[in-house]
Amino acid sequence: MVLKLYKSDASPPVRAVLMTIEAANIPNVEMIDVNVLEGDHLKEEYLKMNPQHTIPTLQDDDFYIWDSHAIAVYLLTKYSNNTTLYPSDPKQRAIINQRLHFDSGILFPNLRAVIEPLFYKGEKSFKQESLDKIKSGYEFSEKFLTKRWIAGDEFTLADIFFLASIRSSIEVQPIDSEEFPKLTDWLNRCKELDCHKKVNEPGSIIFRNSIRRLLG
Ligand SMILES: N[C@@H](CCC(=O)N[C@@H](CS)C(=O)NCC(=O)O)C(=O)O
Repeated sequence: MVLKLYKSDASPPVRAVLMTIEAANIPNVEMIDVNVLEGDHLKEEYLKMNPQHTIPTLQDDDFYIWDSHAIAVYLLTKYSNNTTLYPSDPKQRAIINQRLHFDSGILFPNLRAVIEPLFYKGEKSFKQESLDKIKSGYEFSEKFLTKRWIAGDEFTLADIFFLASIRSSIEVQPIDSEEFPKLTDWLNRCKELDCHKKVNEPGSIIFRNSIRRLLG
């Protein structure tokens, strides 16, 4: 078995997969850095693995899968005995899946929409309407937090994905603790986790520095 993860640590979806690997103790994943700014992801060899040219991409021998959510679920269901991150109970799993789709369809795309004009169009400021969308993602997240964690009483894959996206979103749209008290407490709890300290925070700082450099 050869597992290879094509990644860049600044990327929130990559960091969600790295946190999954860390939290579930998945061994022997070879890490291969992809420099998106230099176009590594648009080269022929990369497009053969992932025609959508996104990072992360996972290679498991001759099997290739992309989209961080699909990768994390694949790794957990194939290579981990961890039963809490992605439990088999259909209802618990359904709630986690709903949260994963929310990250995939709302939280991360909203962040990507804010930062892409900086990276690819040379813009030097954020559009207010894009920032407002990030804030509306916080509003929903605050409502999801009826219990301690994003999908209920346990820390799950849902927390990992929200954490990766929200930790970077706060660099462009801070979270007001009075307006979002539950989200603030949740984020503070997450900051104590090993998977956050080891992989999410260092990558978030690289992300933050890139944004600051582009803003000038
Ligand atoms: N839904 C995808 C989004 C991945 C994504 O958009 N990654 C960005 C980097 S943060 C990327 O690959 N950008 C380059 C491109 O799309 O060509 C996932 O969760 O993996």
